[in-house]
Amino acid sequence: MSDNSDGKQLPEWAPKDGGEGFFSEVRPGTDGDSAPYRPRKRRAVLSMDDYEKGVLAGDRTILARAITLVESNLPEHQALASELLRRVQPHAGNSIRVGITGVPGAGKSTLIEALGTKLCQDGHKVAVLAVDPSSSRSGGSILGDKTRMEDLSREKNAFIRPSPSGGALGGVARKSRETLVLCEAAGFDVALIETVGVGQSEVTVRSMVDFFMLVLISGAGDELQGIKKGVIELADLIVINKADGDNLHKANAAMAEMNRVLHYLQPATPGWNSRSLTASALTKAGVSELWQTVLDYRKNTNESGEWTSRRRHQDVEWMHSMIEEALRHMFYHDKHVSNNLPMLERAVADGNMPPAAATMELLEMFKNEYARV
Ligand SMILES: Nc1nc2c(ncn2[C@@H]2O[C@H](COP(=O)(O)OP(=O)(O)O)[C@@H](O)[C@H]2O)c(=O)[nH]1
Ligand SMILES: [Mg+2]
Repeated sequence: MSDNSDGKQLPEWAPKDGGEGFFSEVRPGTDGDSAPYRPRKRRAVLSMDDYEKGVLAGDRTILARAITLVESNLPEHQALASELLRRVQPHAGNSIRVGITGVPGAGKSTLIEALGTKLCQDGHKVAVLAVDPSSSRSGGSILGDKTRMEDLSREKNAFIRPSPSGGALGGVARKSRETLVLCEAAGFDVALIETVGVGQSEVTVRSMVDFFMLVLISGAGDELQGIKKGVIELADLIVINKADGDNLHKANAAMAEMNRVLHYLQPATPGWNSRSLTASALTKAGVSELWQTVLDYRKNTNESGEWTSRRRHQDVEWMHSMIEEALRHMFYHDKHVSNNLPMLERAVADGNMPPAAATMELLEMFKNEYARV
């Protein structure tokens, strides 16, 4: 079975393009005290008002469907998604957005589960966006993350959303920002965004969060962990995870070493001294201190104005990335461009045309199309 994260299950034997008709749904059971079970109309089409009211009321089923809508590539869905985002945007922005990166196996998901569970118990509403760069390869790690976040997924104040990476950004879901807005509008006040450190994705996640955390483990050298100096320079906090058992001593040494390194680097956030802590997602040691660091950071950057100015800057970046995406879409879906592209690609591949000339020709066709309207 494959889980399409709406709680709907697609049986293995269903034809690939068989449409939604083959989905079955697994519903959560009810306990004695909760409202009586009311069957929902299957696949009822939601109106814009339904989406808006559902999201703002914190209805998780509708939130999940709204995210699916936002992630959809269908033009009619995109129009609805923009309208929905426009409507809920005024209710968004009220969360602490924390990005968490590190190589696979560092313990990001386990740490998120430990932190998220603690925060829910403290009365927070926690949204976890688990961005999965390997879904196109094996599909394996989405399930891995989900099973590892079993405790957290039982918390009624947690919402866990694994998202496919969408390829281009190397590990960052294409619509993470939009998903964040929907979660905030639904009342989630902490957003934890997990991504695997595979190059560009850290930069992209940094550009959408307030606080950026790098999870490392001791023992393996930096080069073994595939962590480049550039990533360390983006981090507001470096957590040396798995500080437990025999590993405790090495973890403390790694933390001290990291603190020395950080001392010489440009701070990731002006006015904030990036620091290193040890933690164990397993024993939960250091998890409270980790959160306290996030709170200290918020206080510090609120006072300095850095918190607000970064968010404004991020909104402008977001605008540019939406413009780029829209232009790319318009370009490749342009009738003249798509008719001529294969021919020009061939000409370039055969060495009969310089790439720049082909580019100019396509851009001229594209511009002329818009000059006519
Ligand atoms: N000893 C120990 N093991 C841990 C800790 N955190 C995670 N692990 C284990 O490390 C493995 C990878 O964890 P996972 O959270 O999936 O890593 P991710 O790929 O970074 O998300 C799992 O087997 C975890 O049980 C920790 O603090 N201590
Ligand atoms: Mg993980």
